[in-house]
Amino acid sequence: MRLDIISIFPGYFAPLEISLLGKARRRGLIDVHVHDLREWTHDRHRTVDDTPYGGGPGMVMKPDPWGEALDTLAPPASPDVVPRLIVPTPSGRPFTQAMAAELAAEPWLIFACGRYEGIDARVVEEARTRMRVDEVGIGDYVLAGGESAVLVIVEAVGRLVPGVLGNADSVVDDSFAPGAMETLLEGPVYTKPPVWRDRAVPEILLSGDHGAIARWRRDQALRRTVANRPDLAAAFDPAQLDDRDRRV
Ligand code: 6GU
Repeated sequence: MRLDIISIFPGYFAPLEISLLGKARRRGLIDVHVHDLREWTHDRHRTVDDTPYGGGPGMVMKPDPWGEALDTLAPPASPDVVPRLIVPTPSGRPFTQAMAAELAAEPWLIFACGRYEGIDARVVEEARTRMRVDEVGIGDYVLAGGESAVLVIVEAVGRLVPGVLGNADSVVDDSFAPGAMETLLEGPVYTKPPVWRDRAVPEILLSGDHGAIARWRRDQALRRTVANRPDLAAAFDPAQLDDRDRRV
């Protein structure tokens, strides 16, 4: 998978060199290219923003540098692979695990990080004439810019790229993973020692009874979902719950 990230703060993406994604890059599974938007400015001050038409606070990113950046990375008449453009913005569609899985199957993603009050809307409008564009938000709060959101999205997508995780099974029980646990949060986990500061690991996990352990884990996931995400719990499909679930 190829990822191009355009930002006025290319240094923001240094963390993509470490940990899981750093290793995936060194192994050639993910090909990340970070670009400074100011490379596509032509004035002495390398200006990327201007005042908003219609008035109001803050500044808006000028369309010209963005248009040139996108033309350079994905030339308008390029025949073979068409990239998918992701524009992080608090006004976008909510980013979900399902979206992460969908993006993980793409060969090429471009991320356009806006700052200030956003990017002149004509940039997305024009880009849509030649590539798929998704405006995506990562939660109901406002960040100073799209950079940290792109780090979040790239990490969620990158770990789903085949071969990136050591154990392919480790994504199936994730909270929000598609399938049986789609609307359940993962429950608590434990490792050695069996007793730590007078606290014992739940006995059932040491029992070797795999059926009972699976049942216990489901109970814990249900409890945690009801406690932390009543919105998800309210949306449980009754057909997916058995009698014991209903007692939890
Ligand atoms: Cl993607 N960008 C910004 N600036 N703020 C956000 C966001 C994105 N998602 C939530 N808040």
